[in-house]
Amino acid sequence: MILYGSTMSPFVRKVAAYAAEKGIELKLRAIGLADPDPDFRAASPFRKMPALVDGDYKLADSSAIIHYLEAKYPTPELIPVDPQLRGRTIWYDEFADTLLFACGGKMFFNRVVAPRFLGREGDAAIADAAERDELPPLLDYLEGVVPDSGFLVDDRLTLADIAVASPFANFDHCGVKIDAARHPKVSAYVEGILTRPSFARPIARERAFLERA
Ligand SMILES: N[C@@H](CCC(=O)N[C@@H](CS)C(=O)NCC(=O)O)C(=O)O
Repeated sequence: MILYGSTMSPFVRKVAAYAAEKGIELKLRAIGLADPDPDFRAASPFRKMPALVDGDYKLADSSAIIHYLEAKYPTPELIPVDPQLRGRTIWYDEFADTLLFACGGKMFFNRVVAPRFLGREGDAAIADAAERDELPPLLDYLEGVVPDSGFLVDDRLTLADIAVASPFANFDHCGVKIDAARHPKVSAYVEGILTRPSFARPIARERAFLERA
């Protein structure tokens, strides 16, 4: 199976970490933003990463891909079957893909993507406003829901943790540190998930790439 994208994207990193936790081998095919590669375009009609190709089957969108893989490879179970646990897991996946990403994207795009990859200045005011106004309520929310077990749902690793932790790597890449005095649970939680080998390996490669760029 081929996964098109760059793990610098929180959505691609989410799928890559999910696959690593499941023991599913995905070949990462590196592509850039809105890449013209015809095979990627055939799998992702709006040229958003990630996209998956499994034989003749093509699929875009991180959550769609993960639901496909979970149905194809049910164990270890990372999307609980229990209705309430499943609902909660999907809530966190959506929370990450919409609210966390909307905030993180403004910081990452303007501080990293625009200046380093697009050769133009980012809008520092947009990034600063996101960090100052949008991020704290999201962290306050997480601080109130992170359980002592270190896992958001069912006291074990699920898609919820993979989805929620992934954008925090981008926060780190653009210099946003979680204040452990104000958000001690979030700080420890994110550290616990992102130091798992499924995340630590791609994040180390991303850091090395950013140092060279
Ligand atoms: N809901 C999609 C979002 C994918 C997405 O927005 N990917 C971004 C990179 S983080 C992208 O490819 N953007 C390129 C573009 O919008 O042209 C998912 O979960 O995969």
